[in-house]
Amino acid sequence: MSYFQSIGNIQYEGKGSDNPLAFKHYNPSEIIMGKTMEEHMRFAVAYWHTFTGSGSDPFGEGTSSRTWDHSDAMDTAKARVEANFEFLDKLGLPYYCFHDRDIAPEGATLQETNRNLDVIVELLEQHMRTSGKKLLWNTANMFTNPRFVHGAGTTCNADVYAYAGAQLKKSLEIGKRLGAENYVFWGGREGYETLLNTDMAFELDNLARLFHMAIAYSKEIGFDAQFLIEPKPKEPSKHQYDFDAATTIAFLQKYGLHNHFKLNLEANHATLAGHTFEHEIRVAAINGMLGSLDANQGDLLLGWDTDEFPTDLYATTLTMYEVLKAGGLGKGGVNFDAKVRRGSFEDEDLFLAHIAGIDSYAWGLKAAAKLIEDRVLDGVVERRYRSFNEGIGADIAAGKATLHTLEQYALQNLPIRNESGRQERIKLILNEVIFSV
Ligand code: XUL
Ligand code: CO
Repeated sequence: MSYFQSIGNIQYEGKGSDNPLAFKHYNPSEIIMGKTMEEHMRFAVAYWHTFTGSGSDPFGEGTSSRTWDHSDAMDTAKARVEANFEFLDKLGLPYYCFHDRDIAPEGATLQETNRNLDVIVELLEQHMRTSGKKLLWNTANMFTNPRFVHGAGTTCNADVYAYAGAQLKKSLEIGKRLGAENYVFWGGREGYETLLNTDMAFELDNLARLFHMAIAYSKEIGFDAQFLIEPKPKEPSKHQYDFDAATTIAFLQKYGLHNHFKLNLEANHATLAGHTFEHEIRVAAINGMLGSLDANQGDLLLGWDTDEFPTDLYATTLTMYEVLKAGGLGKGGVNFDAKVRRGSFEDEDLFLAHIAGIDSYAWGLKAAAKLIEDRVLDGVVERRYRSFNEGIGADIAAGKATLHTLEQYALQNLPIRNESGRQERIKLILNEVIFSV
């Protein structure tokens, strides 16, 4: 059974092509700075937006009806598996990602839920074997079901905490079975609404305990995925504990978890935190914590997580610049945590949206590589800090200066001369580079 019968394999046709169902920039085998585009990007399709999402929003029900929808939930789940692998194959993408509840419906009991998962995981495993497609990461959805109203790892209810632990255990087993390269923790309901009823210190201690249990169990079963935390400042909670990269790193360090985790950073979450995506990536990278990316974009006029497909070339260029400067994504990848707009309800839109995101990232990669190869920004930064290359500056950078030596130097009353940061000039050069590739 084919779910996308009218659509063939999406090929690279280059910049001159006017075929909407072709890549103009993403040429998987093209070498950029010593690696193929495919190796740099490690693109993944998000199961939840692409195969489970329906276009519903708080004001209305879904607008898309998919050919894989059936009246029986397990039939739909099985059909989604088929659709997923056909989609990955036609787009030529290597990876996908899912939450446990995206792939199989919950049953009346935890046993039944796990049995549903076993049936679908078996099917996924078969398809992965024959197609060679891989799982970039999986995760447990511990936020949709009403039982998680007060959180999962940070709940005030020990029974819910135990349920979350059981769900997490099963998810780690699934990750192991399907060879997930990473395992993500996004703290959907891990936050609070008001301090008036909240013991913040206790909730954070409990969350850390759950993470330590996950490390211990993964060791026990030989699951060697990279653990990732995905920061987000708000939504659904008013205050999410994993607010941003810096907050999350501080949490991991406090609880001795930093050697076991890296970060899965998401562009729209950075926007909600009042940061740029490149800021979040730089914070992670300089702390050795860059893991993987959830590629999307938010709307700057809306204060919520719109999860749009990334099309802003300035953002994708600066994102890929940070990734290249950090030495790449390692076991991570670029996962499209993005959904087609409610008005883009045709199956073909799923392809067009992914092509837009993929080409925008490929374009960004090419521009970022040019910025590095031409030493555009490196030159600027090196010149900017050159006063630290000799004399008192070199002493400071070497950690040799004291307040005594700084005072001695300042008392010479040498003229202090600052130089322009030249931001506007640099931004114009950035424009020129983006539109030259
Ligand atoms: C929610 C979000 C999640 C995580 C995985 O904003 O980004 O889908 O990526 O749970
Ligand atoms: Co995400």
